Amino acid sequence: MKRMYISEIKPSSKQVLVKGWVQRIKLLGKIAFVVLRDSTGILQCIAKKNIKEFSNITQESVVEIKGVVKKSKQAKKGHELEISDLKVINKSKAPLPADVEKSKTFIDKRLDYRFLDLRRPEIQAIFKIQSEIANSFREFFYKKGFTEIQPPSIISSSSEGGTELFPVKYFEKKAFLAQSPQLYKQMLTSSLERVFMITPVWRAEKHNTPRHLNESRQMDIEVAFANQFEVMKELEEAVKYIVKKVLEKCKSELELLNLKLKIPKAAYLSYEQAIKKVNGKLGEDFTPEQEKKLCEMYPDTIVFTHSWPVALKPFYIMPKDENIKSKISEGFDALFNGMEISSGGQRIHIPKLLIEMLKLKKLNPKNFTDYVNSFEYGSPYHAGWSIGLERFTMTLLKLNNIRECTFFPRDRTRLTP
Ligand code: AMO
Repeated sequence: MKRMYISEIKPSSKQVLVKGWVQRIKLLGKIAFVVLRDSTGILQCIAKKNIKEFSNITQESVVEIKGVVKKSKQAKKGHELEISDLKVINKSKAPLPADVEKSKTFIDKRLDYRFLDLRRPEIQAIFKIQSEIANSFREFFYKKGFTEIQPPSIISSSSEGGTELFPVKYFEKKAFLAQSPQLYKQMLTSSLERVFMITPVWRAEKHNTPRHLNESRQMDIEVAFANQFEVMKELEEAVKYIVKKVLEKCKSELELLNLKLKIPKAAYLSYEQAIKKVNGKLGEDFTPEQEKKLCEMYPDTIVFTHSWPVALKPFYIMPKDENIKSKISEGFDALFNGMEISSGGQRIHIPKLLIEMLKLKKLNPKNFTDYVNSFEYGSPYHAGWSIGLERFTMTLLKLNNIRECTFFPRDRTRLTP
């Protein structure tokens, strides 16, 4: 008999074979109740024969059950499975180290036992939605004719400034884990023109916050012959598409998480306008509270802040009018539900200007020779951005800790499991 997933079972299904985990088991007089769970749902099963055999089945044991689907007034779904045969495939150790059914256990303990934590349908729902976010991001840019690229993860110099790199030993050379695919996606605009990628990045930031990871995944694009406004529009459309797809395809997951999503609007403000709105200091970055405040002024909106000061943006961001003396840049950030989800901008494609900017930012142009050289032989002006996959999942689902939407987080103190 072919195995059926719980979600495929209908009241009209007759003989079925199901496989999964024993979420709960109870013996009541002459009846055994087994709540079976697989990755698609939960099914109430009952046995009226050989009850003794059930008494030593532990919670979370893996079993396969053959039975007949019967209508039932007591069962939530209106039907249950009457067990004719139950086989224990692998018995679980008891007691469980963490509570599988409820979220009573603290996040640290839950992460220590993430494999168990993920047995909870509401935790699975977060990752099913994240999977849809990544899939619809891909779908959006494939449909537009972009090419998906695979940038390297081992790099020879910083791509986001001098600090925050994890060193690795690369034979006799010193190398680093990539902080971003930045330099590589840029180099590819002079051939493939429009590229996108989902790629892991590593940042050796020492702070431990609810919104930062030391290993995260970025959804990036880079586009030839585009400026900051053109790629901001691309971001607006991509995010709207992603939310639309999540709404269409993740109905039950959203319901489980008790979330009502809306396709967001978009607002465009210059950095100067935005910092004034939240009484921030001109020339300084937004504090987390100011980001939150700005988003509250524009509910259900992607808030773009563009034309940031050169001093607050990385070396590769184009200064206004291609002028090294400009104080304003062609760089932007995007905020959503209280937090930054993306940053990007137009890049410097002029080697001389790039060298000047590297020096201005106190970086050594010698460490960027290959990158700078790549712009010597016919490089178009170009722009792009990056959305943090976990950061976006966190803001979309209004989670209070980025670790909630990271399978196995890597943070300042956590390297296992
Ligand atoms: P930035 O450094 O702003 O830009 O990163 C882009 C987005 O990635 C996410 N992010 C993080 N998420 C979790 N933990 C972190 N430590 C972390 N750092 C960043 C955020 C952020 O908005 N190369 C540029 C992008 C570009 O210009 O194309 C870059 O990496 O959502």
